[in-house]
Amino acid sequence: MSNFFKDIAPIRYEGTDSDNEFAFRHYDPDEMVMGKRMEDHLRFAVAYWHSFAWEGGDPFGGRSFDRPWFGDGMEAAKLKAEIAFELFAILGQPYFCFHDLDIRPEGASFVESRRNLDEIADIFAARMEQTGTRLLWGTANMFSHRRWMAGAATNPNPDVFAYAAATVKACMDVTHRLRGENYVMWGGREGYETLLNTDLGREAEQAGRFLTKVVEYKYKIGFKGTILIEPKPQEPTKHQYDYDVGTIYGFLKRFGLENEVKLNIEQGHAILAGHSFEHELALAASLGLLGSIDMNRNDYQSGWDTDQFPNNVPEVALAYYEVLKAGGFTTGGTNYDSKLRRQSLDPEDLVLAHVGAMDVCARGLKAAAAMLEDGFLEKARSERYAGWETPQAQAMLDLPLEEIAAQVEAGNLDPQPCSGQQERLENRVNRFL
Ligand code: XLS
Ligand code: NI
Ligand code: NI
Repeated sequence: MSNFFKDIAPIRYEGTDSDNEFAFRHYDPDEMVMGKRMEDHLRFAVAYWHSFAWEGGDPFGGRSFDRPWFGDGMEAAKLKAEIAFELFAILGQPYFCFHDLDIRPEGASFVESRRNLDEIADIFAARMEQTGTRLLWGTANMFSHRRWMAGAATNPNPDVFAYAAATVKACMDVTHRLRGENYVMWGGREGYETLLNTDLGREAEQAGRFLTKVVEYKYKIGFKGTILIEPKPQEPTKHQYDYDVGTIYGFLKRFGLENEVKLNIEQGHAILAGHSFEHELALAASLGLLGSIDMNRNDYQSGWDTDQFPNNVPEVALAYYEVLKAGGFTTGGTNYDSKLRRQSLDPEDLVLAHVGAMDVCARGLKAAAAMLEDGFLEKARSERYAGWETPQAQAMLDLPLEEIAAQVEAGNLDPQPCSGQQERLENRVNRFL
C-alpha cells in the first residue's frame, strides 16, 4: 500500500439518511433497476488520464498537484499504476480506461515506448486478475506529442501516418490482451487550424483508409470488443473532422464502416457542438451507433471542454433515458472523462469527486428508469405520430409527389395543427427528478 489515500476505506452504499461523506447515497451496485443490477447498467469507468496523469495545468499555468508518482521514468509509472488500483479498490467501480501515454513513459524510440506499454500492461493484468477490475476501453494518445501536431492519420507526412498505424496497433494489442470491451479513437488533431494549408478531401480519404485498417486488424487479432469513435467539434484543433454524431455517420457511410464502428459520446463535446447530450444520444441510437458515453460536463460560461465531474441530475436523467430506451449499454459504459478543478489538491478530493458523480448518475438512472416504466413520454410520442399508423399514411411514403398532390386536391385536405404539449411534458418529467 502506498498510503496515498491514507485511511480512506472502501466506499459503501449507506442510503440517503447517511451523514458520511465517504458513502454512496444513491449508488447501490446491487439495486435492481428495470430487471438489472445498477452496476451492470451504469458500468462506471475511471479515466486514468484525468485522475492520474493530469497535473492540474491550465492554459495560464502548469502543475498544481503534487503527486508521488509524477515523474518521467518507469518507476514513476509503476507507482502510478499501484495507486490507481488503490483508488479503484476504494471506489469499487467495475472499469477503468486509459491512453498509452497515461500509463507509460515515452521511450527514446517507438520500440522502447511499446516495451514500456507492455511492461505496465503486465502490471495491470496482474492487478486486474487480483481485484476483478476490468478495462472498459483502451486508446492511443495521438495528440500530445509534437509529432502529432498536424494530425495522426490525416497528417500531410506519410511517416506520421505510419507511426500512427504502429501506435494504434500496439494499443489495440494491449487492449485485447487486457480483455478491453471497446477500443476508442478520438481524433484530437484530426482536423485543421487553417484551410489555407489543408486538403480536406485528401485528409478524409486518409482517415477512412486508416479506420478501415483498424477494423480489419480487429478481426485479425480476434478482438471481440467494439471500435468506437468519439465525436468532438473542435479543441485542440480549430475544426475537428469527427464533429458530431451526424458528421461521423456520413463519414462511416462513405467508407462502408457504419456497421463496424459505434460512437463514444461525451456530454461536454455535445455541448461544444451546439447540441444537447440527449440529442447526440438519441441521434446515435436512431442510427444504431450508440456505443458508450463520457459523462463529463462543461462549465456553461467558459465555453470550453472543462471536463468536470457530472453534478446535474436532470441532465444526467435525460441522457440515461436515451440509453435505457435504446436498450442500455452492451459493450459500452459510463466513463468519467472528468478531472478535478486545479485547486482540488487533496487525495480526498479525488475520491469524493468520483463518489458524488456516481451518486448523480445513479439518481439520473433511477429517474430515467421510472420515466420509462411509467411510459408517459412514449405514450405521448406515439399518440403524436398516430396518424402515421394508418395504411393510407404508410402507402403515401411510396407514392410519387404528383399522386400525393392529386389526393390532396381531390380530398380538399386541410391539415389541423394540434398542441405539442411541451410544458405539459416538462412538468411530468420534473415530477421524476
Ligand atoms: C478529449 C477527449 C479524450 C477522449 C479519449 O477531449 O474527451 O479524453 O475521451 O481520447
Ligand atoms: Ni473531452
Ligand atoms: Ni472523452
